[in-house]
Amino acid sequence: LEMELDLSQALAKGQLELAYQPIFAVASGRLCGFEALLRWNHPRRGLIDPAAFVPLAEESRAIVEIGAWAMRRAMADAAGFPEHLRFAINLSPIQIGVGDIVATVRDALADTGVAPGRIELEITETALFAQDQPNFEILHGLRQAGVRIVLDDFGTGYSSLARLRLLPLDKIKIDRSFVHDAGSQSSSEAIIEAIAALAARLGMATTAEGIETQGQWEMVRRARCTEAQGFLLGRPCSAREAAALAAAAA
Ligand code: G
Ligand code: G
Ligand code: MN
Ligand code: NA
Repeated sequence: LEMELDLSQALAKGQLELAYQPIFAVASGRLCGFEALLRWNHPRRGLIDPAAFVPLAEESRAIVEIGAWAMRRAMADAAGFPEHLRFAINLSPIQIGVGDIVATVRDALADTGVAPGRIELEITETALFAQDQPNFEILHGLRQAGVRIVLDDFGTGYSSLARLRLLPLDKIKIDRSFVHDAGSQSSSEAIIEAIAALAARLGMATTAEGIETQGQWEMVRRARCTEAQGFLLGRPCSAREAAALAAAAA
């Protein structure tokens, strides 16, 4: 309860920050973008991870305001990076369900001047199917605004690729639980390979999340995932460190 009270003021008090985790193209090994990840710099508890406070922010609906702030911050930062780098921003189902998310995205794009095609919005499988019909109107509205739509945490929910092909998705992020199991369970590697191949046939890219070992990196290369992300390749870092990474990669 104390934490909920603190959270309602965290944004106004300037305690929220974004970390940027690098994402790499699998075929070339080159940096291709970053995922923006919220951090709460709590005055007494220190740095708090989103897994510990995003659910609270969703419950209180504070995520609508926090998410809009994060979106603007990430777009403004992206505008200062080389044009070929994309920035991914996570969307909560609450942000999609409350208010006008398409207008929020359009306003943030206009105010920051970032090229819309460089922005990817990550929506989880469970969020997309929260009401058992996905909200096609919002997805198409976002697409019309020029941003790309990425399905986050794929494989943890109920949807099949057959069902997803009806949605305007640009990319699928394969949940890190599959990557984690791949070394020990060859079925996980087969699943990753199958998702990557089917997604490619449907015109969608794939990102493998949670690459922590050299063996996992080699596996996603064999599976021909498009992109990869994980602690082996790069940890979430500050905007300044991200800029240094981008400069070094240029
Ligand atoms: O950084 P970390 O791995 O702890 O992130 C945990 C979860 O928090 C992830 O599932 C991520 O999608 C979510 N998250 C991180 N940043 C944001 C954000 O800006 N908005 C929303 N809605 N979720 C976020
Ligand atoms: O759910 P989402 O994909 O948005 O979550 C991103 C989260 O995954 C971030 O909190 C980030 O810190 C975390 N993450 C990124 N790379 C790795 C990794 O290699 N291993 C683990 N365990 N978590 C990771
Ligand atoms: Mn994500
Ligand atoms: Na994810």
